Amino acid sequence: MERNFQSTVIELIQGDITRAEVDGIVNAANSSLLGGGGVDGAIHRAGGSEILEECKKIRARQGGCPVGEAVITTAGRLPAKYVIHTVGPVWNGGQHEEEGKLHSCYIQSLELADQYELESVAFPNISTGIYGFPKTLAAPIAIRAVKEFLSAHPQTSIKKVQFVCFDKENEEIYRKLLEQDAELL
Ligand code: AR6
Repeated sequence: MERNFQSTVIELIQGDITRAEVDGIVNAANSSLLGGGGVDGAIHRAGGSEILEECKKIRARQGGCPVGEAVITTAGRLPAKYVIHTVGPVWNGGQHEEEGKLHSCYIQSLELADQYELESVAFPNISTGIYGFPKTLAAPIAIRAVKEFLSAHPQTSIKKVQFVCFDKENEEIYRKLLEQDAELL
């Protein structure tokens, strides 16, 4: 499905983000930037060693990536041009600023995409896998962050944002929220 917000299209897709034909895909990484399971493992496997090499250079420069922040590398062999690695919070009951940190992941990823003048960006459902963030809480945070970013940056290069849901449950949650959102056209 597709909705519009200002001059940006928001698309909902169910599938594998490594196949997304966009300028930048976002990775749900960990602070080490050295890869892992879930979508992180899938991106490094499909994109090849070039991505890890760049992650290691970033580690050498700044010692990894803090929770809520984002860094950018090549996308290696993937159809995308760049991978934006962001580190979501581990869900720990909800009283440890998990929501604010997740919101920050989306905002910082979009800021990087805008700095690199990307026209299209695809997001996975950050933190809702291994990190255990409740899906029904994470989805509205993601959508709100995208709308906030676009409202604050009317001149952004970003013309398309994809939410790529791997599992049916997330896809259904996003579908309902996007369908019901009166601010979207
Ligand atoms: N394409 C799109 N989404 C995917 C894919 C894929 N190929 N594979 C999984 N997902 P997770 P997290 C979805 O666990 O919770 C790693 O080890 C998945 O269904 O990948 O942020 C990192 O290194 C879920 O909805 O990331 C960290 O250590 C979403 O991606 C840790 O996991 C996120 O699930 C990060 O945990």
